[in-house]
Amino acid sequence: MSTRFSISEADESWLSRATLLALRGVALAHPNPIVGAIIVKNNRNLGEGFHEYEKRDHAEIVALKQAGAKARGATMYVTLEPCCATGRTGPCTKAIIASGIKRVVASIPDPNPAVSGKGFAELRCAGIRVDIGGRSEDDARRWNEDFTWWIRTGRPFVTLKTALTLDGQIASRAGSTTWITGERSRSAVQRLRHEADALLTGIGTVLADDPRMSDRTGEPRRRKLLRAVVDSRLRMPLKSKLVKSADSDLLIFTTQRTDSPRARALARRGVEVVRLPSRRGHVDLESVMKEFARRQLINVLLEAGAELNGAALEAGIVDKMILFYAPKIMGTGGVPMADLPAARWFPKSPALKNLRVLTYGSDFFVEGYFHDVYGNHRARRKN
Ligand code: AOF
Ligand code: ZN
Repeated sequence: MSTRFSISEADESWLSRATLLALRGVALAHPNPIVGAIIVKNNRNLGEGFHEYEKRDHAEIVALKQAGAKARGATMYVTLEPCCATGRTGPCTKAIIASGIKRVVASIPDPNPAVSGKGFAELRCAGIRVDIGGRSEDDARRWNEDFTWWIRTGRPFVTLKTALTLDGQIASRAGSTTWITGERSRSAVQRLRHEADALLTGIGTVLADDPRMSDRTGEPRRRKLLRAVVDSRLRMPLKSKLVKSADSDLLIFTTQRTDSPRARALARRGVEVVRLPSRRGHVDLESVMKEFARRQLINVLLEAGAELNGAALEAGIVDKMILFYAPKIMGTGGVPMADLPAARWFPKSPALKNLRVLTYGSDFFVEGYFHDVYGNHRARRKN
């Protein structure tokens, strides 16, 4: 469906401006996608916008409201296919057609099955020229991979992130904190937290590191970053930094009763304690996923230790891995990134796909996917 050949260099530069706008919606658009739009005539910007869930208007509508009557005969650049269904807002296609826009250039189709392809078809039926693709396609996909996964499967998109040494270890001994990576990698982690709707860790990491698990970018967020801890036996210390800073943003998943004295003490300090089914003595991770989905948390960053990393990999809930490698060797006796019995696990260990490897300050960075969000999408649509 790509019409890349009909996208000029001038179009490309407007699309890249639309991409920058879209990114202003990070932490403001979920559970909706991140979208930017610009209306251009005679190489002049007549109106632009991005989607913020709280403000309801889709990116196209924000731009159309700014352009007003001047939109007639103009081109709209938008990072996602305009919607043709009514949700919280009316369809953008109708507003675009009514405005007299004569051409729409879009980065990618909407992964939402209620829209995908149908929005473009509606615009073309109304005589609007539609061009799709261009260099902004990769960015539009990358920034909406979580939304795509969520809208197609109803599941949150889970990224396992960790810092490790070249020999794959995350700490020099159990229960200790070891600085592994450098400054650049640590600031990248703050970006990842800003993009996330929830962070997930295990009680072992809380007991060892006493982390804050906060988004320290200082940039606006629609919802507080939810900090979630898997803690089957409710060992969370009342004096931990997490509990002391709880402000309707700390959730503990446990298999214990929520009317126990321990659960009540936590609840009194503003911690939400949620009881979930147990699986082999631990909190059932599928139930954790369902709980996130119920709360419309579509992007979950797993920042855990060996035990929860291993359990998450084995349960198949991890969609993407982001690994920050320090170019160092730890040696024997350290903690592996995932506690899994090699003899049983390795024969079925899935390989990461679509790998990206970058040097990162003094470290290097590897990212890859267990689930090919867009590949599956194409395969499924052929059936
Ligand atoms: C667009 N532009 O800026 C966004 C779109 O409930 P609603 O009305 O907000 O609709 C949400 C759906 O609309 C969402 O699932 C996705 O398919 C699309 N999002 N579409 O044309 C936008 N945010
Ligand atoms: Zn729309």
